[in-house]
Amino acid sequence: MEHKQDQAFPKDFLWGSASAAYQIEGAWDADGKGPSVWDNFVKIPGTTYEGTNGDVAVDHYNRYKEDVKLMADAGLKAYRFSIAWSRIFPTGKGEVNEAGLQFYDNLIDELLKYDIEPLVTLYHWDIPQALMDEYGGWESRKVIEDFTNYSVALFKRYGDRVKYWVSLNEQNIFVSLGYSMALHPPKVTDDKRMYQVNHIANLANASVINAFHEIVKDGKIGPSFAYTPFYPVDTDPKNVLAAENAEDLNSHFWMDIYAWGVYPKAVWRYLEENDLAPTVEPGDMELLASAKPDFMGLNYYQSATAAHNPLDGVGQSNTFNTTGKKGTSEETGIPGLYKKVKNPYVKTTDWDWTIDPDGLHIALRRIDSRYQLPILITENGLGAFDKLEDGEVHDAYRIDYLSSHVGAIQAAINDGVDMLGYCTWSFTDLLSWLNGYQKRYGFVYVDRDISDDAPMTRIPKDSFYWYKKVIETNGKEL
Ligand code: BGP
Repeated sequence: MEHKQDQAFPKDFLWGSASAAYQIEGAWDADGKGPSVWDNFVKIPGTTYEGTNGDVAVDHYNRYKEDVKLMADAGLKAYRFSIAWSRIFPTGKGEVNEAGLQFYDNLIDELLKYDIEPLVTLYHWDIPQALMDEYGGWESRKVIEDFTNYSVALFKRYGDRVKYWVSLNEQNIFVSLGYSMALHPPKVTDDKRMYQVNHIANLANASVINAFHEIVKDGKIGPSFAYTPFYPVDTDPKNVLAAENAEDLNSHFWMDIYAWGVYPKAVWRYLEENDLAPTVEPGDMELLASAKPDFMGLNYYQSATAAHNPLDGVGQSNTFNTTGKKGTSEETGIPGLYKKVKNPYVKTTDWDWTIDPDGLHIALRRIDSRYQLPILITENGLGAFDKLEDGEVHDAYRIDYLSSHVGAIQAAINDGVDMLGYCTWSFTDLLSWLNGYQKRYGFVYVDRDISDDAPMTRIPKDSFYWYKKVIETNGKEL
């Protein structure tokens, strides 16, 4: 909708930035931490861009005070970070590692010292390797109890100071890249296993949300979902239906479960017809329906466009553009449902992700009207090659990207959407899982590339000062 005037952003709007433990901390085996699946996966030749890994990452584990000070300088109201499960329970369960708990105590206290609201993600993809070895990680129902116990330990330890929690980060991405495309651990291509893993992850998510509501009465919890809104390529009803299929299969299949505990009928039919449906045990659907998130966390990077794809049409591609060479992505689709096609109206990044701020507006409207939950944008940002020139980084392209996306949030607020906050991805530069250190997202440049032996100096980019202004004016000056 177009409006004659803007509505103000809520006065306690959470202007923030986000990160994940594996991508920033480094110190992969320090102070009793056990290995996670990512610590091992990245060492398999050919899995990541030029063999990069997070052993040292951007050394946040040792430099967190400097990083938090920079956040305070930028005026951040909130900071979203994840806790590494294997720092707390080195083998995933059993005896707690006090040194691990202490690190996050220190980080939380440092944030609160500057009035920065900590938003904690329980799980950002780094399941302890020990649980993988013992029972296949997310493939076993045993993980529900272990993930719940781990989460309860965190709620009890930090619940007095941390009021916003994210349960699972991008469940849709870690199950599909891990079990269908073999691009993440455990490097499997088996859709049947993927849907089974996904069902178990849903149960773990629900169990943790229920436990949270028992323990942290004045807090809020929700999942972070990577939502890529689909458009039909044109008004041919066949293409419109293809976009509906894509929405059901890629998005409602997760968000309907989070909000209502229900699988969309058309997807369930597709799974049954293709012998892909997970085993649902008595009590599962009741547990899923009982867990109510307090908000929908949204990770928004891009939109996608769908066209009709017959049963003998194009199938899934298991490759990604991880090099930053524009135009190297392959065509992909699900026969009988949809295929992804180019959208002539939107530009793309060097990694072939569409740049579409209206897509964010559309995403917010769709989530708001379908689920009627407040929305916390838990990630949004631009991965780009940045250049350090005479000690400065002039990232006007990032400012363009972010300001147009904040504009989309403004538009959604004007429409009446209930918004809690906005976390950019990311505050400092960090490791991009598969794309190494050259794909940068931060407001703060970190002087490192492939080699771990780098100065790691922190240098605020132009976008840092731009965001500071946005926060100061509560979104009025973009
Ligand atoms: C999301 C993840 C983040 C982050 C971001 C950017 O999917 O939750 O952890 O990495 O995407 O993605 P990438 O690093 O692949 O460019």
